[in-house]
Amino acid sequence: MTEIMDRDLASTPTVEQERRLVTAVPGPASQRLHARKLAAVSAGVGTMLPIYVERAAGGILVDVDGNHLIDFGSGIAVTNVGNAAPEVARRVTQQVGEFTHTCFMVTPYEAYVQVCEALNRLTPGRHEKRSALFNTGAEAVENAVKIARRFTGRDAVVVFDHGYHGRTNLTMAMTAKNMPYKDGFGPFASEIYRVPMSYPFREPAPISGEQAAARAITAIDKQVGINRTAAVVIEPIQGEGGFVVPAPGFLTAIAAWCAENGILFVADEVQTGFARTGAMFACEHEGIVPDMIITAKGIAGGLPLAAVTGRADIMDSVHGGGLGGTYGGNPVACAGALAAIDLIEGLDLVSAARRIESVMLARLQELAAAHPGIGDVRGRGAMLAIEIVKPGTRETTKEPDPAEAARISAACHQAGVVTLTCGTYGNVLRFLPPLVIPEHLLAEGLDILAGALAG
Ligand code: PLZ
Repeated sequence: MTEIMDRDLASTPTVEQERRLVTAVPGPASQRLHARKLAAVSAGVGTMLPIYVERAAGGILVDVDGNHLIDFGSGIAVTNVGNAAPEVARRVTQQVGEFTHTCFMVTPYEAYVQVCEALNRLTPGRHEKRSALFNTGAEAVENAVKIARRFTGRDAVVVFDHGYHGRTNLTMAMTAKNMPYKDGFGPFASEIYRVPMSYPFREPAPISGEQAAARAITAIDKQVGINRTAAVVIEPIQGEGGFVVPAPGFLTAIAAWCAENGILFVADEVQTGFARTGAMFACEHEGIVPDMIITAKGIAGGLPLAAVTGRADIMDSVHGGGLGGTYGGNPVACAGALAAIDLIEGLDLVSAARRIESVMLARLQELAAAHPGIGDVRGRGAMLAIEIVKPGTRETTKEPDPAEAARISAACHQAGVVTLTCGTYGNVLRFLPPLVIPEHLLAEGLDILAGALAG
């Protein structure tokens, strides 16, 4: 840490931090590449906005036509420290020159151990921990389930309505939404059970977090069986499902009940982790110490890396050789993680996320007051969203309006702001700017959103 603090941590990004459109979006060069994409890449791999990126840094993506777009997506909550952050680029480049791979299970190296030490230190709780590294969020989720089953000797895994945990066979079973994630891809893994989430905006009548937890717990007790349940796996703020923030007390009640019943409380912080929500991990907002925590995305500044971190007794219950994979904890990805973690701490990106929240949330609430189509404004830190409903239904049916959400998002794209949608009903616009986004780009992006909402 001191070594990099001596250098300029926040060194100037290589890309001018200014929105600038020089062609239509997408421009002709992107369109040519997209024609090749359609001919060469499986149609199953979609692209939301076919601008082909050439460079990116800070809060800007530059496409092959020279357009500079404001980034409100961070590649789905990955580039928390900024794209091609100079410190990440430097350490990754150095590692590539030293060695690119040995396989940690064959001949190990220090960076893997350092990443695990950092995770054990940074994740909630001061108890003794261990970590294991993987390549993707879904792979880490799968491994958390393996570990939970091994430790408890139980099979059942409980997940929640609107939850998202990945696209592999086990994690498809854990993911709630059928299209596009599951349709036609079954049969799915067994012993996965879904129970009701606390989704304050969509409760038929207001209920407290404790009441929503009691509802979920009753479902587990009656439909799954407490003694059969290995783990409850939950996103403290749901990501793909619509940035659903459960009512206060919901997570704490579930975690306490898990602890009383020998069920592991597993937090999927793949999207919420690494300062994104204005805390290093979202569990901290409610003082929750999960038995295991799953991380990925923001962990390594854009390099593919994921982890499971948990109580030492749980993590060490697995027989030697029971966890692994050729690339898990690849040294280049680990170098990216060590740089990203230094940046998150050194630049205090937890505070940066809170500053983004104070600017953005106020503006989104202002917009909601003026637009009857905004049913709800929610989220924490730099993980904020608006839920779009048919005008006039906000106080009554709250009927989702995915077409309007898509229209607003497309209008933002046309004006040079990369926004994403999400949600079970596809009607949520979500905002995930890099935590290093300059203030003027944040403000400009919000102005453009306001214009897009106005239609
Ligand atoms: N758990 C909470 O958000 C990934 C998926 C995008 P992988 N979310 C983005 C898409 O359409 O595939 C995610 C997540 C949570 C697990 C995952 C899975 O992480 O690294 O995509 O496997």
